[in-house]
Amino acid sequence: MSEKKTVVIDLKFARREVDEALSDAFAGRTVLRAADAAADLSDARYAVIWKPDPTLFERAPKLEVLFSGGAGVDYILAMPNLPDIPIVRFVDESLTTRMSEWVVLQALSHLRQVPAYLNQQRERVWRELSQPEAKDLTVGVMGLGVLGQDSVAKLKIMGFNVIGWSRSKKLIDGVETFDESGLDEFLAKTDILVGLLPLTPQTRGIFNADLFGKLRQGGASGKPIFINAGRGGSQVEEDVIAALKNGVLGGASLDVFEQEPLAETSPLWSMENVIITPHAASASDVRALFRNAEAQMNDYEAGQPLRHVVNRTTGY
Ligand code: NDP
Ligand code: OXD
Repeated sequence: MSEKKTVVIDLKFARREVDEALSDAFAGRTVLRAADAAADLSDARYAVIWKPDPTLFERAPKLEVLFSGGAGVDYILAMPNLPDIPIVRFVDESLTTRMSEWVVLQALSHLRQVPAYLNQQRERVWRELSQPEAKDLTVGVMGLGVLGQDSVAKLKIMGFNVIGWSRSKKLIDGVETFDESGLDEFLAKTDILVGLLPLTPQTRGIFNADLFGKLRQGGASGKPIFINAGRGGSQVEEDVIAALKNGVLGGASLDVFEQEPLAETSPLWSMENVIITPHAASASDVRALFRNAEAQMNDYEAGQPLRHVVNRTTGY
């Protein structure tokens, strides 16, 4: 049997989690840490990475496959000297489930006026607020990939009317879907907009004043809500803030930002009806990441094709 190829790990995740997950991962393989400056990476064939050091590709010139520590790969595609080798993105039930939990939580929080009730609680105010039911609101999901489609299914379980938009049209039972050309029609029906798009040249800045202006006004909850867990580069934060101030948007839940961490000076922190989480909608489970990567390495060495390979032309 041929020798199992060497793996280098360069994950900017919590060190302890990575150490624990590595304790029983990649059986029979040499595993090196890029963080160890003295490590000789010259024979490494696989890299498992999240925001790796820019010198990685110089130190590991024989890499054959890159395994992303997350579903999004914009950070890899932007790296200088990126070798022309397959990039496998992370797709796993744990990641998908965590994202859908976050999306449903945000949609329900706005439906049930959680920010307003928390404000009332701080002021010791006992006042019931009127509210619509989930079925009275249309949630429009932009990005119907692995994460978008699972979120759609779970939002439907909660009773929302759900519609979806993606580059190519999708057929999803009980869900009205739109392709790229149907964006305006999709927006005009949307009360709660959910962004689950990858960051590409086409999606950079897509969530802007023009787009917010096309969302449905006067739906069951009054003003539209913007929820984004895709990438911060897809939102024009100035426009989000302006739309919240001038009433084009009635609220927002943001997990991703143009600059992360979000600057302490950002007005978003203290805006009413804005929920902020620190790029934590769906963190990668490191054990699951290693399990996935290891299984793919074994399959690849047995001559099987890699799965979830990034298309460098579309950028995701
Ligand atoms: P997928 O690649 O499975 O899906 C991407 C979806 O976006 C597809 O439906 C695709 O359309 C659509 N899309 C891409 N470009 C365009 C475009 N220009 N116009 C219209 N639709 C477009 O990705 P995932 O669902 O796995 O992940 C989505 C993103 O979520 C990741 O790229 C990452 O940025 C983000 N993410 C954020 C996390 C967090 O914690 N905040 C955690 C994990 C991921 P089509 O189907 O036609 O190809
Ligand atoms: C991802 C992320 O892309 O966590 O997986 O942002």
